[in-house]
Amino acid sequence: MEIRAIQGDITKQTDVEAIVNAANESLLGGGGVDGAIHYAAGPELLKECRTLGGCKIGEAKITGAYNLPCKYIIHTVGPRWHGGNNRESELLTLCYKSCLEVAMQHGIRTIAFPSLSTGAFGYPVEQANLVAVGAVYGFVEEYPDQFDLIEWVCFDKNTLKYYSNQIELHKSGFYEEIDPVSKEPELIALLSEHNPEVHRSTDDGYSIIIKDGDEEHMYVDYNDGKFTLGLGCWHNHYNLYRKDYENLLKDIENILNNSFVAVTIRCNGEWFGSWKMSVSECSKKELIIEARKMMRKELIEKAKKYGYQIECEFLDKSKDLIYTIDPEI
Ligand code: AR6
Repeated sequence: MEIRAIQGDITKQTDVEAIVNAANESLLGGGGVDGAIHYAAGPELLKECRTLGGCKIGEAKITGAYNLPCKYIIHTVGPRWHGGNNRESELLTLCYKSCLEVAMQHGIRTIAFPSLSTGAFGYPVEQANLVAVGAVYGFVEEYPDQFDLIEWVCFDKNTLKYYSNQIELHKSGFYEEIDPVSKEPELIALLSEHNPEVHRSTDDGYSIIIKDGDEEHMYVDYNDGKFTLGLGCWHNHYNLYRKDYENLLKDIENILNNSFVAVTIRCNGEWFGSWKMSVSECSKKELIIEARKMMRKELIEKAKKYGYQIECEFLDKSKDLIYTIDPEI
C-alpha cells in the first residue's frame, strides 16, 4: 500500500484505475481540473454525467472514463472557502472519504486525487493539504487492506511540496497518537521547580497547577481528550498527537524561561481577548498591531471610545507589564 504525491496532469495518469474530479454541484463540467477531465474524456462523459442528477458538496459519484487511460472517474464537489469557519475542513474530509468509499464499493485499489478545492474554490493549499492527507490516512487506518495506491497528482510544484511534506510527516510517525496518562510524570517534572499542585479526576484526567498565592497562574491539564496549557488569561488546546505534544512541551519551556508572554486586552474592564507572543516581538508598537488584528468591528469602536489596556503576563510576575492605550479623540 502506497500513499504519495507526484507532479503532473491527472488526465494522463496511467498507474491508477480511477481518478477523482474536482467538480461542481451540476456535474456538467467547468474549468480547472474538471474542464481538463471532460476535455480529455470526450463528450460521452458529459452524457453520462447528465444522468446523475448532480452531486452535493462532500458526496461522490462514479462514471466511466471514456477516452482517459483509467477505468473510472469519481466526481466529488469540494467546499468553497469562506474563511475557514463554515465547515470547510469537515466537508473536505467528507469528499475524500466519499471518494474512497465509492472506490471501495467498485473494487478500485488504485486512485489519484487532484488537490480538491484549492483552485477555483479558493481553499488555501497550506490548510487543505493537512485536511486532505489527514482524511486519507484516517480512512486507510480504518480500512487497511483496501487500496494499493492512493496518490495526489499535483499540477504545480508548490502544491506538490505541501502534499509531499504532509505525507512525509504521517510516514515519520509525527501524527502518532500518544498516551496522555503516561505523560503525566514528564509534565510534572518539567514544572517541578515551581511547586506544582496536581489534581486528578476519576476519568484519568489531571491538572498540574502553578499558583501565585491562592490564584492559579499557570497550568497544564489533560481532560476531555486533549491537553490544555494556560498562563494568566491565555490558554491553548493541544491534540493527542506526537506533533502537538511536542508543541505543548516547547510552549511550556518558553513559558518557563519567560520567553513567552500571555497578552490580554481589556477595555473598560471587559475582556477582549488573549493570545501568546514571544517576548522578542512584543514591543508596545507590535502589541498594538496585534491587538488591532484581533479586534472585530464593534470592539474597535469601543476601544476608540474608552481606550484599552494591554496586559502582558509572564510566569515570573515581576516582569508583568500593562500598557494603557488612550481613547482616540
Ligand atoms: N491535473 C491535476 N491537477 C489540476 C489539473 C490537471 N489537469 N488542472 C488543474 N489542476 P480546480 P476546485 C489543479 O479549480 O478548487 C471547476 O470549474 C489546480 O491547479 O480545478 O475544487 C469545477 O467545475 C488546483 O491545484 O478545483 C468547479 O466549479 C486543483 O487542481 C470548481 O472548478 C483544483 O483546482 C472546483 O474548484
